[in-house]
Amino acid sequence: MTTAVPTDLDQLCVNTIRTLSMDAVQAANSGHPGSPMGMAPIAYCLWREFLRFDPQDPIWPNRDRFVLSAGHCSMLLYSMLHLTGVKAVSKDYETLGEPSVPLEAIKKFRQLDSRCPGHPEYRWTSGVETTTGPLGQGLATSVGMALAGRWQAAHYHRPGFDDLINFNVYALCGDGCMMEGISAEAASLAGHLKLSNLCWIYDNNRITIEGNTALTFSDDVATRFIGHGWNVTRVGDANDREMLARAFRTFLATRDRPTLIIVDSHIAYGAPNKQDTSGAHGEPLGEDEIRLTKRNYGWPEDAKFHVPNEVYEHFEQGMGKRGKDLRDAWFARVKDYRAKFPELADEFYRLHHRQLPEGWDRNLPTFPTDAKGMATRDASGKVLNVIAKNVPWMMGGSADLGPSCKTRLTFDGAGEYSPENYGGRNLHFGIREHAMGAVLNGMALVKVRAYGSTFLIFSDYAKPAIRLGALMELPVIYVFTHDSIGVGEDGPTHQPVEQVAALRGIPGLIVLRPADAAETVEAWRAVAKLHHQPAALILTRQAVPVIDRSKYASAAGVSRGAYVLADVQDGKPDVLLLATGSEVTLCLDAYERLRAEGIRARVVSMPSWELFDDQPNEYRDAVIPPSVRARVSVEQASTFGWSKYVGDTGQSIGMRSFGASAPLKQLLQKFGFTVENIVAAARDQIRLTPRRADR
Ligand SMILES: Cc1ncc(C[n+]2csc(CCOP(=O)(O)OP(=O)(O)O)c2C)c(N)n1
Ligand SMILES: [Mg+2]
Repeated sequence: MTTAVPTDLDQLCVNTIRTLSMDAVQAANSGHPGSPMGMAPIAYCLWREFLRFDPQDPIWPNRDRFVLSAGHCSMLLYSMLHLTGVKAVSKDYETLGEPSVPLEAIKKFRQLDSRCPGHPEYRWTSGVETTTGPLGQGLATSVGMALAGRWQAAHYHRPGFDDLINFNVYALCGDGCMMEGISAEAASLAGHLKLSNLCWIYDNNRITIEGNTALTFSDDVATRFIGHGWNVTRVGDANDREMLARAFRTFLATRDRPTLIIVDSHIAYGAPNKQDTSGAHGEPLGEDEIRLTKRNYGWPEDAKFHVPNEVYEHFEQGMGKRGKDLRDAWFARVKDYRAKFPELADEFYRLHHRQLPEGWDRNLPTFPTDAKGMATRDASGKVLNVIAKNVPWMMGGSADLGPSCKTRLTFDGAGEYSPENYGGRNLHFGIREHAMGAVLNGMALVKVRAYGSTFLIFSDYAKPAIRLGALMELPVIYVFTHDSIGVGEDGPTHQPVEQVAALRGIPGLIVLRPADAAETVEAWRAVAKLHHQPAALILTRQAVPVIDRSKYASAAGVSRGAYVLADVQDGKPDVLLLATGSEVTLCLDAYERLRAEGIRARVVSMPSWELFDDQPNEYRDAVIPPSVRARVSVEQASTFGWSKYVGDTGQSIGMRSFGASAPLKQLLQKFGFTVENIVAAARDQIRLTPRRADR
């Protein structure tokens, strides 16, 4: 690849990126102008000379990925998407004719419904590869993209076709991303995995919100990354495009490690009073300063949102032409590949369209009634192994808890993912839950079916990434085991209390806490079918009985989120017992006891509030009849949220403390998870909340 000697046209392009960013932030009267101005030459050099990206087809599978981890610098990305003429893509994968970011959208930066929201949002603005804003997330997500790219290459390449999937992943970050712990977790993992298709660019402007980084940050970043096993290179001046190009070429030539390029830059470059100050970080420069800066650039001082025509042309002739040629050549290769390897090509197509293969649910296990039972984590491990065998592009692993979470794939050929075996489907994230969450998001963005696991208590360590995954509508699957005080002796540090409620609070995330092995099968069946929603399976460590389905209702009801498991023979019940997970069986025992006393109870198993809330009113009212006010909920978790189902007058048996360290039997007594307690609560409810007259 040759790099053009810098010309005035190059400078014109760089200054266009800068002035668009300044003008948009000023018009919005909010946003971050300084860093886009400083980083403009980096983005320009990368996009114009190196990025293999076709603006006409921004979802071409083998495109290079560009991640703006410093999401507050969104105007940098919007400027690039605009200037390169990236096309909008519809949700059903058809490229539309209209531009993703028209100039009008930039003029409405940060306004309602603009394609240029405050921070870049995946699925909202075509060409945005991942949602960023929470610092560090983009970096860690880029590791997942690179990792999944390597897997796809290992899995789909065949002799004569060893270049089908060779995209690179670039992530641009600032001081904030470098300081966040998640980036250290992610860098450590990427270095260990020797992901040489990964390039991070660190905008070392030494400014954050509170001032100079001398206040807070004295890491030797280069040494740190060398320690992580990275190739580290430096560019002493962000405006030196020749040195930038050289750094990118070094990255491309490095085959055994990821690359970090540290670029020294100036925030608000060229602004006479604001350059190198934190004042340029998060507020408009101001009209006067903008005028002075434009004068400095040799720009028409009063022109706003000005884009010289030759700038569009220059991008089109550079990235546009290169991207289109590469993209067309790639599709021609895929045609040959399809002729030779139709099954693999079909797989690849389905993967990219988030479709499941035919027969994805064949051979799912069934579990016979068993009073002693099995832990739902064990049932889950069996189901996952069957589904993953049927879905070749399903892959994942654990943050060092695979043996406990039962997420290891044990069938022949599953393999362990490593630098020597990128085709392995068992990932080992190490003890890095936060990075794991973001890496899973990155994998899902490259369209493999990704899952990850840890103890439910440590879901908190991954929460920011889970939230972003839900925001991006990515079908990542979480397996969270050791779901309650059921962990017993490990005590309060390991006993989740508020975690289920917190996960239920994330919009779009489907939380499923199955009651037994049969419900676990159905929970996986529901999760596997999700296209645009992440899911969290909440599973027990301890054995729970496998419910007698000839006596009680079928577990198929799981697909509706909640269902009547045990009921009165006729008419309406006097009291409802609502429960999830391991507490469902307790409620069944209470139901039998009540029945013997002549009390008419109904047991509702409620593995997923979210799926239940999505059902039509009639179904919900049939399961939880509004007229039956006597209600008891039982869940070994914070009672937060249960009033939605038990109402003002119902009773919730749950956790109001952090638990305790003791054998499980004693804990169940101490915290009231006993048949006697449920029966007493049911009696109280009937006494205190007489049934309302049927409406
Ligand atoms: C996790 C997280 N914490 C805090 C913030 C708020 N925040 C946005 S930008 C910023 C400073 C980032 O500094 P740097 O990355 O150096 O960006 P620059 O000031 O150079 O643009 C902070 C603290 C955030 N977006 N994400
Ligand atoms: Mg900075």
